[in-house]
Amino acid sequence: LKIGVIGLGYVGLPLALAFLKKGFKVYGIDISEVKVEMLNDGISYVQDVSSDDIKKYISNGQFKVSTNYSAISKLDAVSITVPTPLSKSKNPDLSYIKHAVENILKNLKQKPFLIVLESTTYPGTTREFIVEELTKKGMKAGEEIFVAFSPERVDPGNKHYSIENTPKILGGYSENCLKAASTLYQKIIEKIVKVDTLEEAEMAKLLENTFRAVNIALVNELTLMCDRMGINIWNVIKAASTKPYGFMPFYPGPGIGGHCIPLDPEYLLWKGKTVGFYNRFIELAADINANMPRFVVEKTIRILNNFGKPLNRAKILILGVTYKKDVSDLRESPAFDIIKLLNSYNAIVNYSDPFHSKLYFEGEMYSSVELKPENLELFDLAIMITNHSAFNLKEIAENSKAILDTRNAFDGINKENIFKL
Ligand code: SAJ
Repeated sequence: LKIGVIGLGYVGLPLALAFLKKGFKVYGIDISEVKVEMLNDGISYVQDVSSDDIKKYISNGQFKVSTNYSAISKLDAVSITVPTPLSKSKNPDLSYIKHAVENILKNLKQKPFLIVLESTTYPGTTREFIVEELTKKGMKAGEEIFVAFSPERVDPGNKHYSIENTPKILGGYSENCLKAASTLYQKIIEKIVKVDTLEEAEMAKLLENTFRAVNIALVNELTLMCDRMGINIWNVIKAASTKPYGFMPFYPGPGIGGHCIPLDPEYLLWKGKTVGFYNRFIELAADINANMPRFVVEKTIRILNNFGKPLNRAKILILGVTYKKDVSDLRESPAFDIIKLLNSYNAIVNYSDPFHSKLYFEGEMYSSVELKPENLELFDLAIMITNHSAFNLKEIAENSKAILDTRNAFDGINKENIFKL
């Protein structure tokens, strides 16, 4: 079988590798000349895919990559793993899916042919953008062209869960579409989870990630309550976590970042607006999470005032700017909302992050501050935003005038100058 993977990013490349490892010939297609060139040179730009693997499959001819779609005519199946970003007004931008589908259909020759969409999107997309497109071109989905949706569950940097051992949901346009898709995917993935419709598969992905977003919002809201009531939310969560059934802990933070959790609920909110159903709960959760940077700055002002210092001209050190611990990804990181707010109060802001020695933000070039004692003591307040393992917490605690810890990173280091969220 010859397989195509369209979109060779953090989802597509590991998927291509999973097919290659099982002996498939794989044609990778990406719009980026740079990505194609790097892969042809045997270089991987994705954290969980080694360059040695790329080199091996490129040189033995099993893996071919290109920016053009001509190879489609020789393929039996294609997986679409292109981005589905949100526009500034939070409308889903499906132009990448549209572009991929148009080019697949233009080059489609041999049948039967299977198309599996993996990109995260609102329920109804596969039907609207693939099935209906086939019909317009006089091709019947479910007969010689099979159509399915399968949400990606790639977790970059996760050492335990790979594509092969993470259960994969599959929804087909029809019974034989589901059969075609599961026949292929079970060759590379240990556990296939079949659902009855395309929309069930699309919605399952949104449930998985919206579940996280709303539960994070819940503990963030409790954090604001506990702040007013003088209760330690971290101890509350620790205690609640001892419940051996029916509970799982989430933790407050400075806001939510990354390219999944802040975005995925927005597909439902957008669909709600267009179809006209209520999703006030999801909307409120998004607002609560988006408000956390403001709460962090409010807390900063209170702490500085304790020392008789205004935020104006105060020297603030942001510890960690990426969206989560031990990850270099900056996308949607709440650190930038916090820096923006602090700047609006005319604070003097610097940062330190082991993954980024330089940052260009709002027309300013920042350099990561080296966390040696003589630097730490220059700042009025250090705010722990992303608790990278590389941080020497003892040294930071010893040499900082005051710390606002939004991640309970300093748990167990009891110093009166450390304030928790
Ligand atoms: N966050 C909190 N409190 C929490 C958990 C997370 O504030 O209790 C924040 C993080 O700091 C981050 C954001 O939320 O800014 C998202 O964190 P995340 O742990 O959900 O990590 P992501 O964005 O890498 O989510 C991905 C998702 N994987 C896929 O979509 C395939 C998610 O479904 C996974 O559950 C998650 O990884 C994971 O568990 O690592």
